[in-house]
Amino acid sequence: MNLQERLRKYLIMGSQNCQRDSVAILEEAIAGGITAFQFREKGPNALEGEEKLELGLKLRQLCRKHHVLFIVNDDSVLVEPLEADGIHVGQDDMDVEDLRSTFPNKIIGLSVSSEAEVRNSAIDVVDYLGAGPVFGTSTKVDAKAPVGVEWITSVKAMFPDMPLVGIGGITAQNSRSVLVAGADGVSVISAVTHADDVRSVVEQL
Ligand code: TZP
Ligand code: MG
Repeated sequence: MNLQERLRKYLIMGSQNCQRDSVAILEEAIAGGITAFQFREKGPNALEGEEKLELGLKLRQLCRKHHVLFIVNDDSVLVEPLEADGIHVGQDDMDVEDLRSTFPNKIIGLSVSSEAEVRNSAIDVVDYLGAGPVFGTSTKVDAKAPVGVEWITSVKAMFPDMPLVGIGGITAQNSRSVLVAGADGVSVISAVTHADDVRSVVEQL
């Protein structure tokens, strides 16, 4: 599978996004068919230090067992201990060129939400882009204004060969529109973590 295919159903999650055991939620999401997972232990109520590492190790182990891509969000210190396949950063996080020199062989993902951000980013050193927030979201406290599926189409037109995932407010009901607009995959937090039936929502995505 190439990276485009591996990013098709991309669950992003930290314990702060879960109202029950995050390990159980990941197991159910894997049963439903996620292809990639991002450990994003961040924001209000997120674990830190040893607890963050311990949870990361459990989630990492599950992903390894089921051949699900494992990406760590914005924490370069955890990349090696978790043997992550890669790291995802936003515009205010670590510089992607520095990351590339630290991790020549890891997958690097970068979030872009505007043309200005694209202009100011070293797109040539990253492996995939996350574009959004496509729809309104209450999951990320500092989320930018929704950019719509049009932004997906614009980014795909600028970088046709770059693997691209949509992020922000994506659900089983609207995920098709994100793919139709040009995304290779959808990345989702709350639609999966808050679902009554996690497996079924992942299947529907
Ligand atoms: N980056 C942009 S929107 C967002 C992130 C991490 C949150 C997406 O969460 P949800 O619950 O899928 O809208
Ligand atoms: Mg940020």
